[in-house]
Amino acid sequence: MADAVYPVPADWAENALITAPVYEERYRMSIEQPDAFWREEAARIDWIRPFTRVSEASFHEADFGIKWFADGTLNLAANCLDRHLEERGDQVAILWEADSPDAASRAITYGELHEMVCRFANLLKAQGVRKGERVTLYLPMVPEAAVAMLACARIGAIHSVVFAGFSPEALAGRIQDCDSRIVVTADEGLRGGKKVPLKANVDAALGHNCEAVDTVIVLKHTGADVPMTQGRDIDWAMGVAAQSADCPAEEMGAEDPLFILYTSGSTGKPKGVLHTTGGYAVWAAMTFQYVFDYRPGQIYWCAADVGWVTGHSYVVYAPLMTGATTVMFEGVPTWPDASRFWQIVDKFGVEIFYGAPTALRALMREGDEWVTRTSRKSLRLLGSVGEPINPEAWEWYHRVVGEGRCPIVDTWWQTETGACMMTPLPGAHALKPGSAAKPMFGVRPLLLDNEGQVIEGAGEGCLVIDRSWPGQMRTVWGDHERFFQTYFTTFKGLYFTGDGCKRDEDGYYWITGRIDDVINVSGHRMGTAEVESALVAHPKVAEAAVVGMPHAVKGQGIYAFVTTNVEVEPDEQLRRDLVQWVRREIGPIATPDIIQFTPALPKTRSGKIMRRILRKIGENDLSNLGDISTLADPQVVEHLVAGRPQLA
Ligand code: 6R9
Repeated sequence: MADAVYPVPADWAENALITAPVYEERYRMSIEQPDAFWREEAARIDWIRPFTRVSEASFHEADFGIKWFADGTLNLAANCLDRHLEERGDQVAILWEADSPDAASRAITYGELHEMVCRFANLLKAQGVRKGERVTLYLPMVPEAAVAMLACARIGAIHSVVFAGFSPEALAGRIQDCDSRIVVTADEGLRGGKKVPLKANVDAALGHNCEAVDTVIVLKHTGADVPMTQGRDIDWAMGVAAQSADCPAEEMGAEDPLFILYTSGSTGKPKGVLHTTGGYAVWAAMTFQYVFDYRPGQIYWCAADVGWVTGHSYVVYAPLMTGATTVMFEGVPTWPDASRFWQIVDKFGVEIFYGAPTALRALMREGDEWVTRTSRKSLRLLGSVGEPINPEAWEWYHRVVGEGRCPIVDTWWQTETGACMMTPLPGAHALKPGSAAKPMFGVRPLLLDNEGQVIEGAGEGCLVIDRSWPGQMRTVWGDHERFFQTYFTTFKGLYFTGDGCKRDEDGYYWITGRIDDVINVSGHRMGTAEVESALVAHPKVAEAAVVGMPHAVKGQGIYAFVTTNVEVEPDEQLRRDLVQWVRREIGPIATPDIIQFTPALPKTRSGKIMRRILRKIGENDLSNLGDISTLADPQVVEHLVAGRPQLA
């Protein structure tokens, strides 16, 4: 099974937009004549003023900088809305499915979405929001989340979407970091029948040094009776009712910022990844069309939340630029039962489904029956994103969900890369379960060994990208030096992805996972440093070290080693308290799976925690701890091994 190869189905090989020979030819052109290639691809965007320069990018310190289409101007919201009005104003743009199957779904046409966006954009303007200003969005998966994003893009404000599962503390940090004085939220969100107190979280966040916030726009979603602060809080519906439906789209430079999205790195607090307008638009739209072989009229569903980059690029921007019908789902895959996803597929006639391995693994263990009782005959293509997909889950997705007839595109990319970087294209590449196959046009992946030497042919190493692509992040908000240091100094002049990767004899790429201190829990990126700093903030904790551990459903779980203050006797109650504490500090996605109390952490004589050993203990790979002779106190390891709790 590990060596399984699925050839391109005959109809795909004939009819896809990108067939095998087309891929070879276009890939070669994208590398050898990049300017000509990108001029052609950039034509999919409506430019206000056409660009004359394609790319000016250097990853070297002396002339470091990244610009694409720099002298062109455009408006991304107009590319998502206005230009479709004539031809598809009455076509559904967003099909929304509520958390509960008993609640009404919504179908919003391009014409209606245009009007909603214009009114909301005018409401923002009436609150004094200007071009370049940051607007924080903390919203559930409802069409208004897309409306708020597009309204920002329309007037040139920079949105910063904060995932609605983050805690007030995490939200406050993100509001402060980008100096946002306006927050858009809802009364409550709903997920799996449970209410998420969004407005209450915003109120709590604003108590944490967010004095600059003077405006909170509140969408009524569940209708809960939430307290409104006079002079600060505005009801969304009342606000937009007073606004005109006419809002001219701001002319934006290609390099004007579009959005900030915070993501975890191996050190420090989350980074504000900044994407700009023109390059991101071209990159997102192009990859969407080729990866999903998208044809006008098809119903497409990406099950990601708009709080993550996948939601930005592949729920909102790329599908709408392409004139697609994009499905938004508020709920979770397993509620009310494990058929929910596939019932939605049947209800809307979804043709293309794009989801995360963690959801597939959770559904797989519920048994095939939940899938097979649904029809799924509309499905023609499946996608996977967010983390490596294990071949077992891949085979299940292919055989049970897709009934063997739907190709699977396993798309590797990152918040930093804007959109897909490596993936099989369904009409061009035979599929190997677990492999992200081949680079997207314009992407040159290299594998490096530990000495930074390029590995040719088959081999395994550190994945870097050797030249810029249009959708690359441009900076870390407020810290350009950190951007350079984080991504371009590990290997000079190359973009460092943080991922390990193998290349096989056929030139197929296999992502092996993070090689830095970032873990991937249910497809959500988390810096171990963030969880550690949450733990040590607890008054009873002296020190903490966090590593990833294999987890059957989440991919990776969170394993925390904790040393308490000397006067504290660690017990079950403290363990429970710490779990709650971390959930409160960061959010439920950061819930530790194991907390192991230990009198000491393994350290070198110079005081560095030896994470390598902790990772091995986390992986339960106890026979293979490696050289421990450099430890200040090798006995610590024996204690740790003896005290390793097992996952319940
Ligand atoms: C889009 C997104 C990025 C990290 C990335 C890698 C992992 C994403 C993957 C994958 C293997 C895939 N990752 N897709 N690993 N195969 N198809 O997920 O962005 O949240 O920034 O995470 O996720 O480790 O470096 P982001």
